[in-house]
Amino acid sequence: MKKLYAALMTAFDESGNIDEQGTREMVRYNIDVNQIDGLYVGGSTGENFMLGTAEKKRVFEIAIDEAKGSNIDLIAQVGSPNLHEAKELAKYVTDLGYETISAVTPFYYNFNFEEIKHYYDEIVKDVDTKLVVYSIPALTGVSLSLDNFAKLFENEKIIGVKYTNADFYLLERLRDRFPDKLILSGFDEMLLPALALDVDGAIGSTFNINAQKAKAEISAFEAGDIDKARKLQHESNDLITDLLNNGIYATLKLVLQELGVNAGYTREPMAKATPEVKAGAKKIYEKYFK
Ligand code: NAY
Repeated sequence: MKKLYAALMTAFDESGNIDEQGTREMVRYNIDVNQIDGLYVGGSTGENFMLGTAEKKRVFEIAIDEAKGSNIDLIAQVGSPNLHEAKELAKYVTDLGYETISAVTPFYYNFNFEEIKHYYDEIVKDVDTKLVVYSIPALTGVSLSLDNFAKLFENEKIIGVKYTNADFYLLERLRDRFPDKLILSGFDEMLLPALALDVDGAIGSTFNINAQKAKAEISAFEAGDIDKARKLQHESNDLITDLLNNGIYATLKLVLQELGVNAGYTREPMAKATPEVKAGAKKIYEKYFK
C-alpha cells in the first residue's frame, strides 16, 4: 500500500511565536482523525524557512513527542543553505529518534552540482539516519537531472526523493532507473499521474484536511479502478484550486480551526488572513466539509 504523509503545519500565535499546543493538536488530528501514515516535519508547509534554529528544534521535539505511541513514520526536513545548521539539525533529530531525514536542495546562491553533492554527503556523514532529497524546483530554482540523482544516490545513505515537480518525464525516468529508491510525490493536485508512474507514496499540505479522499483515491488506484481514482482526484482538485486561490497556508489553518483544531496563524512575512480570506475559508469549509 502506498503511503500518505501530511506535511505538518506549525501553529503560531498572533505575535508569530510557535504555539506549541496548536502544533500538538495538528499532530494529533493527523494521527487520530486522518489516520495518516506519516508526517513530514519542517517542510515548506511547516513555514520552516522562516524559523530560527532553536525554533526548528522545538518543532521537531513537539512532533516526535506528540506522535510517541503511534506507529506513524516521521521524516524531519533539516535542509538549509546554512550547511552548519543542516548538519546540526540532522544530528539533533537523529538523537531525538527520527529514522529518516530530508533536506531541501540548497538554494539562493545558484550552487553547482558538485556543491550540491557535497552538501548532501556532509549532511549524512555523521548520522545513521537515511536521507530523502527534497526537490522542489519551483520554489528553490534548483533542478536536478537524472544523472544528478544517480550521483547523489551513489551515497547509500541517500534513499530517495520527495519529488515536488510537475516533470512527469523525469519522474518516469527516475522510477525506471531506480526501482528500489523511495519516491514520494509532492504535488497533491497531481497525485493520480504520480501514482500511475509508481511512486511509493505522497507528502502534501492538503492531506492535513483531505486525507480521507486522498487515501480513497490511492485505494481505488491500487484496486485498478482508475475511473473512481480520477473522480476522486477531480473532487480533490476542486478543493485544492479553491485553497490555492484563497491563499493555501492561511486557508488550511482556517479550515482546520473550523474542524476544531487550534491551527493558529501564519508567520510574517506571510500576510495575516484578511476578512476576505477568512470569509473565503469559511465558504470552503461549508462547501467541502459540512
Ligand atoms: C512541504 O515541504 O511541505 C511540501 O512540499 C508539501 C507539498 C506541498 N508543497 C508546497 C510547496 O506547499 O502539498 C503541496 C502543495 O501545497 C499542494 O500540492 C498545493 O499546490
